[in-house]
Amino acid sequence: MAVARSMRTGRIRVLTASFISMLMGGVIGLLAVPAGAVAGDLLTNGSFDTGTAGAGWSTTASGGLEVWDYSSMASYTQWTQNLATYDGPNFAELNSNEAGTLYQDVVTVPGDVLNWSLGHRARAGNFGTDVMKVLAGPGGGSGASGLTEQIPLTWDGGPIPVAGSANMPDTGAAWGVWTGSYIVPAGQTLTRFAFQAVSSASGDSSYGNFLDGIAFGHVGMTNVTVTADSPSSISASASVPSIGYVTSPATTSSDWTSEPACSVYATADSSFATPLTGVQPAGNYVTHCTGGSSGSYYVATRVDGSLTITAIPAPPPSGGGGGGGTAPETPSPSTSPSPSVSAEPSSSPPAPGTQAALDPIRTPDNPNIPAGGIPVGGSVLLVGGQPVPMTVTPNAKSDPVGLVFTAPG
Ligand SMILES: [Ca+2]
Repeated sequence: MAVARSMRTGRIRVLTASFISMLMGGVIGLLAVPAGAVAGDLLTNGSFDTGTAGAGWSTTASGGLEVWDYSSMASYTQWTQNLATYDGPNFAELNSNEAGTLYQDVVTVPGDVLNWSLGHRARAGNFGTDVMKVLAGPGGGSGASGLTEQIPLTWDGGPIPVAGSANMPDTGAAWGVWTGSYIVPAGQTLTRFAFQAVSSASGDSSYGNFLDGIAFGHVGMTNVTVTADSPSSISASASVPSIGYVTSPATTSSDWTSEPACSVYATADSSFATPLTGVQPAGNYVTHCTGGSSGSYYVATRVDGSLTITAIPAPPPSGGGGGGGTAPETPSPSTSPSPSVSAEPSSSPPAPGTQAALDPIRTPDNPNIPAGGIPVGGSVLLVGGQPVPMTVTPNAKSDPVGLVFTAPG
């Protein structure tokens, strides 16, 4: 075509937080982030205005990336209507000498939610519509190979023109503002973010699809601080509690694509490598959250919590034969790690000297026994001694009262 194009080095410009905020209707911040994740925009030169024209980008088009300088557009009003750029002095033309794919690879964290936004318009004034689409997938490959079409979420702040379609049509009358979201698949530590020309109003694949102000990353997200939500103290006879989390500002579970996982760790486990489960001995522990992703919130910081597990005082020894009724035929805990306890609940009152002793297998002394009793096949934790989970089964006599408590082997 006879239309000249301008390629030059644009002046240095940084995509500002206020601009992104305006674009996405959100708030952006650059606070501390979890290891491996990067705050803000992941792209280099996403608006084609920084450093050498086209720096950071690759294209499958044989003619290379074509960058327009807005100051040159006044000469081409028949094509451009002298419309203002979308962001900064320069923008790119997706159809350079052919319908190409423009792309950039960025380092990503699997499971992360990355938002994107861009401005798009047709080149040929009001005379028609140019169509492009966004692609994304694993980086490091050849061109658009292995990438998948991305369906935008919004167009000019509202619904996209054709629901479920990846095509992004815009005329030359104004820049269309598009946004979308991408969840980094498992194992994908390098992601390719790409743009592909679909059609040009001109019918000539060598021009069409102006593209500008591209952002891809944690943009348009409100920063949140995740704190492991732990009780200050639990009993050593209870299992480690299920640790939740709280955020500041407050969010709800529906705000998260995948929710943070929080657990309890030994204080010496500074890398949080081994989450603890089951009954733990008395002592001090730490709580910690990992993971979690959201399209609206970006985890700016994580705050670890602390947890103290307290021991229940052991009951005084009952002595010999003071309990009345049928004393449990209990092997000594110190000599048998897997006691089998046959318990015949007694209606006889305890001897005065043992009034304060806790009965490990009867409610209400044992808070682990539910109000409705212990279901056959269920399990219960003893109190007043070594905290061993016990499985409850009917005794050999099928006596509905007698139960056998068996510690796991
Ligand atoms: Ca620009």
